[in-house]
Amino acid sequence: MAKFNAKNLAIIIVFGIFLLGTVVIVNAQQLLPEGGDSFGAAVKLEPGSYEGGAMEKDQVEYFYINLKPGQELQIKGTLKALPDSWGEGEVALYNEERQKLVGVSKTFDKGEKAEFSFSWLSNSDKDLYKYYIKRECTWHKLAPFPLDISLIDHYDIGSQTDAGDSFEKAINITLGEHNGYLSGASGADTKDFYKLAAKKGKTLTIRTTPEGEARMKVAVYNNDRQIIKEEYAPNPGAIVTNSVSITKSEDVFIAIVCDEYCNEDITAYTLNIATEKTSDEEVGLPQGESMYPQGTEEAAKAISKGIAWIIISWIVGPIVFLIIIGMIIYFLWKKKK
Ligand SMILES: [Ca+2]
Repeated sequence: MAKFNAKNLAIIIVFGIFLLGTVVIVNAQQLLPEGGDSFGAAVKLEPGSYEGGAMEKDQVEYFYINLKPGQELQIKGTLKALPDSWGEGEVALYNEERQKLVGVSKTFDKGEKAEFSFSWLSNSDKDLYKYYIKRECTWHKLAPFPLDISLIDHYDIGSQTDAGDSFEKAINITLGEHNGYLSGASGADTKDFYKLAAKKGKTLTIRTTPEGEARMKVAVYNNDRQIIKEEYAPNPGAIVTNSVSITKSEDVFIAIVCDEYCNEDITAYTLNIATEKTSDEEVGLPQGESMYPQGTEEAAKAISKGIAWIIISWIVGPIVFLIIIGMIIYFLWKKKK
């Protein structure tokens, strides 16, 4: 049995650190497992950085990954040819119906390579999605190449999901500032519907600020799902403001739209929702406010009170005086008689 001493302990610690370091490196960049040869045989992947093996003509590998509503699937990598061979390769993303959504295809001369990156933002049609990733060598040969797969949360207004793209799937919103995301051409999340309790006699103003060059649309519907007003960005990147008068206290729907015509990429936006009294009420003074500068109101009241008293004493005083004089003369005249 090995005798325990300080030297043995030091060897164990050094070996332990080495082992831990190796595990961390392997985790940071792991070998891509061999994919299935059809959609049905696709191999499940978790987010991570992978190194995929070399491929030959007509070799195809299928993988799949699960995605929650409001999550972005980002796929990055570098397609490469071998130093002594031409090649052509493709990496693409497919939905559950096995329709191609987005991807990259490159043809290379000997030793050439090309970096690529594409994304897909899911909407809230389903509770969980299955997306297929296909990598394929379409001509000659491909060198081993890296594939980075990330899931990025783009949940709307602090929720843990995506605001739905229908009246039924609208999520509740309150006055104030909120942040949301839409996919543009990079996903299925092209509309965010929100529901707001609106009060009669107010003007509701929705100000939407996109990040980047998006052309957003902002629409407001009443509780009968009839459009009240919609506003479009006049130019890419414009802030869109939609103001409507609320004639009935009810829930209204706010739709923020950014589809393929709005932007190529996923678009973050800020939503500022405010209400103010309509102009009818604004004509009158807001309750509790004075038309006089602060502190002068009481002085004005005191002055007008004084003027009133002067007028009363000038008119009433002589009348009373004349009545009294008249009565004295009448009594003296009667007595003399
Ligand atoms: Ca969204």
